[in-house]
Parts: sequence; C-alpha cells; structure tokens
Amino acid sequence: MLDCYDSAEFAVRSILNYIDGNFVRGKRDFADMNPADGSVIAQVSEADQNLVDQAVSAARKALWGEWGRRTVRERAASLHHIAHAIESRFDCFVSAEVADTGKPITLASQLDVPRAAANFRAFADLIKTASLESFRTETPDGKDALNYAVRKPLGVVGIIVPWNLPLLLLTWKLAPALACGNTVVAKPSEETPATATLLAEVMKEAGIPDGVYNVVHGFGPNSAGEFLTTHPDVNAVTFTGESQTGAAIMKSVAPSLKPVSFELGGKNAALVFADCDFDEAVNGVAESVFLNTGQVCLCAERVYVERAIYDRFAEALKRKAESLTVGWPLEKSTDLGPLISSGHRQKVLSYYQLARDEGGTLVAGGGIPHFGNALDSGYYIQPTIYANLPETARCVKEEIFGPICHIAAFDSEEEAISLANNTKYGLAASIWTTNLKRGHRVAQQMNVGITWVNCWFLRDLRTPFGGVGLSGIGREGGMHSLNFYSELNNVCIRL
Ligand code: NAD
Ligand code: 6OD
Repeated sequence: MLDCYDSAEFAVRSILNYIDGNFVRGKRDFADMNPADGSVIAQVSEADQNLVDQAVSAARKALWGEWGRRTVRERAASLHHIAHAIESRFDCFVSAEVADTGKPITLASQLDVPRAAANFRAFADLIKTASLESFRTETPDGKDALNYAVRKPLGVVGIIVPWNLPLLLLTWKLAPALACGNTVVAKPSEETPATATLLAEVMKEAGIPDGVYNVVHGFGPNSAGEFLTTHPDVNAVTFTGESQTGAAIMKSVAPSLKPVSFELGGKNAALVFADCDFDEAVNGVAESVFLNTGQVCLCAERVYVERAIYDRFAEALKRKAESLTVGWPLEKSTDLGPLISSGHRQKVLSYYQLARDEGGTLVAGGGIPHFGNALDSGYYIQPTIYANLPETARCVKEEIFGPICHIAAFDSEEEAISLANNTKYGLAASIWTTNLKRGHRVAQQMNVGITWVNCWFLRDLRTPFGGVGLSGIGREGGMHSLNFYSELNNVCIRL
C-alpha cells in the first residue's frame, strides 16, 4: 500500500517542509508513527523559526505574483485542477492517510479523500457565483451614489489542523482560502504530516504558482505552530483542534489583532425519542459514537434516551458496539482502527477508569483488545459504553475523543433539551424522532452550531459549520468561509 510514496523524496523515509515550491529539510527530525502497529513510517523534518519565516515570506511574495493577477474564473479553474489531481492520486492519498492515522481504509476511501476533492470543487463553484452587496444611495441632501463591495484576499493565511481528519480538515480551509486569492502556510498535526505534504505535489501538477501553498512541520508551543501564529506577516489564522489550544492561539495572535476562525472540541449529545425509527436510531447513534474510533469532533459522547425505550435501546447499542470489528486498517472488514497514539490511548483509558471511579456501570467494552499478533503493538481500544454516571461526572462533562459514550434516560422533551444543553461546549447534536414537529422544535432549542435530525455528519458544504461556547468562534462553510477568507472593500461612486 505504501509503494506510491516512493515516487517522492518526502516519502516513507523523509517528510520535508514545502516552501516556495521546494521540499526543504530543517535541522531536526521527529518520528511519524503508524498507530496500527507502532512502527515508525517516516522521519519528519521540523521547521524552525527560520524556515517558518521563509515560508511566510514566500507566501507574501506569491500574493503579488502571477497568483495575485489570476481572475476569479482562473482561480476557480485552478481549484478544479487540484480536485482532479487529488482524484488521480486517490490511492496514494488513501494509503498515506491510513498509514498516518490508522483509520480504516474504507473510511479514508469513502470520506477523507473524496471530501478533499469535494472541498475544492465546492469552493470553486461558489466563488464564481458569490454575489456582493450593492446599493443605490440617495442622501437626504440630494446626492446620488452607487455603493458596491469588492472582495479582496486577506493576505497570508496560517492554517493549523489536527490529526483526526487531516486532509479533509486542511482542504476545508485551504480551498476557500485559495478561492479568495490568499496564499497559505499550513501546519499539519505532528501526528499526521503525510497528506499535507503529498498535496504539495498536487499543487505543482495543478499549476499553482510556487509560494501559494507552503507546508511547515512541527509541534505547537515553541515550534512551527507558535512561530506561525505569532508571525507578524501572517494576516489571519484559521485553526481546528482542542479548545485549550484555541485559547493559547488566541493569546498569541492578540498582539497583532489577526482575525481567527476556530473550530474546536465538543461534548455532543444524541437525543433518542421513543417515537424514533428504532433500528435507524441504533445504527445512527452507534455511527455517531464510534466512527473513526470516536475521534471526530462531531461524535456523540452523551446519549440520552426516552425512558420508555431506554432498556431496549441500551441493549441494542451494546450489541452494536460488541459487533464492531476492531483491527487492521487495511482490512475492508475493519470498522474501527486504533487511536492516534499511545499517549492518546492512555488518556482515553484514564477516562474508562475514571468512569468506574465515578460510579458508572460498564455496559460494553472498557479496555483494550488482545490480538495475539503484531496488532498488540498498535493503539487499539474497545468501543465502550457506560451508564448511571451523575451529570456532574467528569466523564459526562469533558471531551474524551475516543469510542466511548455515556447513556442515560430522560422523561420529557424539556428534560432532554436541558440535559443536551448542560455543557460548556456547543458543537453538534443529533435528534432521533419520527415526529416532524418535535424534530423542528427540539432542533431549534439546541445550543450548538449544527443539529442533525434522523442523521449525523450528513454534510452540505454550503451550510454554516462551527460551534458555540468552548466549541469555537465563527462559522465556516459556503459563504461563511468566503467571508472569513476575504476582506470587503466598499466602493462609493458619486453619480
Ligand atoms: P490540538 O489542539 O492538540 O492540535 C491541533 C493542531 O494545533 C496541531 O497541528 C498542533 O500541533 C497545533 N498546536 C498545538 N498547540 C499549539 C500552539 N500553542 N500554537 C499553535 N499551534 C498549536 O488538537 P488535536 O489533538 O490534534 O485534535 C483533536 C481536537 O481537535 C479535539 O479536541 C477535537 O474535538 C478537535 N477538533 C475539532 C473540530 C471542529 O471542526 N470543531 C474538528 C476536528 C477536531
Ligand atoms: O465536515 C466538515 O466540513 C468538518 N469540518 C468536519 C469536522 C469534523 C471534526 O472532526
């Protein structure tokens, strides 16, 4: 599966920074691990301050070069070329993403890589038709004018993304940033550097001028992440990751007042009403808890079920959790791969223990699986369900980011709404009911950025995406992305 890496120098052995169209080595390397078996798959070259400076200065220079002169139509065509180039290297992107994250090959093939291409296509199409305000103005003292807004790039955009959906989340920000004419310095997660680097080759193939897309590798504090967010020549920072990291980045951008877009953590609820389509709800809730081994910001970690069906639903969810195949990511039958790292598995296991200490009842899972082969060196964990925890338990309050949920009963719609909203986070919710009026009524009372009714993670890229409270600042998606990644210049012409 990894053969297609061999065409590039950054490949399995060495993943380099990409600056001004060249792959560049830094002074230090760090290891890129395959979470499926704990093996080292690459040495990644860390960007120091000097390399980040070079990347930002290449991006700034590119703003005023050929890229800056491309029309909206030409930029849109470039985005379509990128989408096409990703598709023509589909298997390479899939294998790179699987090796870095340990996610099942079916998931990378059906979600991550297709969405990367779709992100470019969606914003290519949108930028061509995006309208801007204009007003015919008549002032009280009789002057006549035409006002119209012009969309301009922000400049150099720093993109910082996490490891759970590396290519999907990078391109979700990169595509609208490029559509608006910006140039970019991207810092992928230290855990998943491969696909951002592979994308650099695609940029060349798609005819994107050097310096428009740059990649720097490294960590957060005192490394490439912080060097990027504090850089005086970076005009805006767009970040997806943990809420605490968002807070740290907010501090570092404050002195230069950079605009930020933050897509952060979640502690999402699923509300299952007795009038739901039972099987659809069991399958949908199971997917929302366990997809990507629970490492999706939108995953439900709190499942509330109307008391009349609670016992039956809890039993069905338990059977579903126990039927999931945890295993080797390259097997088509695998449902759940490993967690991203040994450290993250330690964290999730500590919550499994905490749930017991806090008085929870184990419904399913609760430990690590044993395979009796090389997979025992990977970071696998059992899909897990707890019940009977108090609402104040840390396991019910804090984001765990693993394949775990707490399940509890509710007695009324009002109680369900109040339980769902009893969190400092506010990213997503799902509601399972066949009562259409209830679906609308409850959805509109969810204190989150995204509510799904009888589905989960069903995406239309034109819709607003983001969170409230600890889950983020601002919205991306459709016109919201275009408005973040551009400045409007209002022109007033006296007629
Ligand atoms: P993280 O915050 O630890 O890291 C994300 C990125 O930020 C990485 O590239 C990291 O190197 C960088 N970083 C860390 N500290 C930094 C600093 N001080 N300055 C600059 N950069 C810094 O997150 P993670 O563990 O990679 O990802 C999991 C988290 O991301 C979860 O909390 C999850 O909910 C969240 N997430 C949110 C969304 C969303 O759309 N809301 C999507 C995916 C993941
Ligand atoms: O679908 C998207 O556009 C998106 N940003 C998903 C985020 C998933 C979080 O892990």
